[in-house]
Amino acid sequence: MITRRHVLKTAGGSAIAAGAAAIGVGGAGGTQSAAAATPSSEPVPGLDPVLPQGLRDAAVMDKLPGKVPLIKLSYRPPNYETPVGYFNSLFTPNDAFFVRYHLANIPEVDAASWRLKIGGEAAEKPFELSLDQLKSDFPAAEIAAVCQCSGNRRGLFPSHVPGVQWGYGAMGNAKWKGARLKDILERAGSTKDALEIVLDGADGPVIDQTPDFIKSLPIWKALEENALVAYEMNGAPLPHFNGFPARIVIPGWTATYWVKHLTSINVRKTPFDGFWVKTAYRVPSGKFPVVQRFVSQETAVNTPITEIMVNSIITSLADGQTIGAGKANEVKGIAWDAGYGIASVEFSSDGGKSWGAATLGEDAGKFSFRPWTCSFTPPKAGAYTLMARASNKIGQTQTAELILNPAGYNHNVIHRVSILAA
Ligand SMILES: Nc1nc2c(c(=O)[nH]1)N[C@H]1C(S)=C(S)[C@@H](COP(=O)(O)O)O[C@H]1N2
Ligand SMILES: [Mo]
Repeated sequence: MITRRHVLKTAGGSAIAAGAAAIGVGGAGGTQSAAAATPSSEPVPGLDPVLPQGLRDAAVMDKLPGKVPLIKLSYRPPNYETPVGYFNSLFTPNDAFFVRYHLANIPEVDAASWRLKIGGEAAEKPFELSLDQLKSDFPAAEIAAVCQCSGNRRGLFPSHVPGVQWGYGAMGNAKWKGARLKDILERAGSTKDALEIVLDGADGPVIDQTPDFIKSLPIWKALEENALVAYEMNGAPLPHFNGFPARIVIPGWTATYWVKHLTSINVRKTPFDGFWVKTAYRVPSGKFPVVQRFVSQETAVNTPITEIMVNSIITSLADGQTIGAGKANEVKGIAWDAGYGIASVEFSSDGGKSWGAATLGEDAGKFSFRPWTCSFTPPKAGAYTLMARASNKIGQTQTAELILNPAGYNHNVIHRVSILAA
């Protein structure tokens, strides 16, 4: 049983605690039992006005075991997004990190009996690892990287696109620590003709018709320095809902490849033909500016989604918020991309008629959120439309017009926040 608590983190970052928090941790074990959630009496703060009214009415704050209240979009399977206010911090706290699953059967993995199996037709020396061996047999690498769902902001598409109706919070930034995939593949004797690796996790479908969530990745991407089998997130073991005890981390690529509760890696010589690669997570060919492609899976019409598009949001002010006229306000935000590095963020307070440079903050690495700030003093009382636009070091800039695609991926339209000065 989960009793709703109204601890709502506002976009300004202050926590409003209203009402007692009585949280029973239930639903452990095989599948999550249904929460006896009463309808929320409070709206979720800071939801974008572009989100459909029905969604805005239905969105409620709800608490999964081990998590703070997040914006619940579905319970079975659990899909919960992070309120934008948490992105005022460079790293997203583990207990506020978004949760995304395709399948509702999510076992609590026992760390002692968990094994990772590495094999396949293009691995000459298949082997198995315990969690202790994963930690001790390979040098540990730690890297800051954004984990972003391909469908982040799908709910902002003007005409309904089927899928989870995410707002801005199907993403987070963390320091991921683990073994390098390349070291594991090397030990497995990955052969020269290896083409893809296939990744499977412990979760599975409840009804047999839903295909198991299995992903493949080009071998060259798996062999990159930054690709990890991670067992730590922000200095702590991975939370259950973020893939305990180990998950794949592919910095710069969308989180569909970041398989959680990893149980097997199979090295193949031919293209994998599972549903989640062959059919789902695809974008029309040539529509998005990508450098790194998944060529062995491309068709004449579409291609697997790969790199994260350059993007930014304003995090310190929410739509509809009132600030003081004539008073200096430090507007805060974040920018990120596929790892080419953020070159600049521009800020506008007049709906995009004029732009000025924002100041970039701490550089925690090229795959991390890059914080930025910009001072804004509303000259007089009235309405203002604030906008932020990021560009990266290879000359890519956020799009002004949404790039339509059937699955609602890669939303990187310039963020706007309408505020009032009084
Ligand atoms: N085992 C497993 N791994 C998975 C998924 C899943 O459904 N099962 N979903 C993927 C997708 S689409 C996303 S966006 C990320 C979400 O990561 P998070 O839940 O840790 O935020 O996990 C990825 N890894
Ligand atoms: Mo996703």
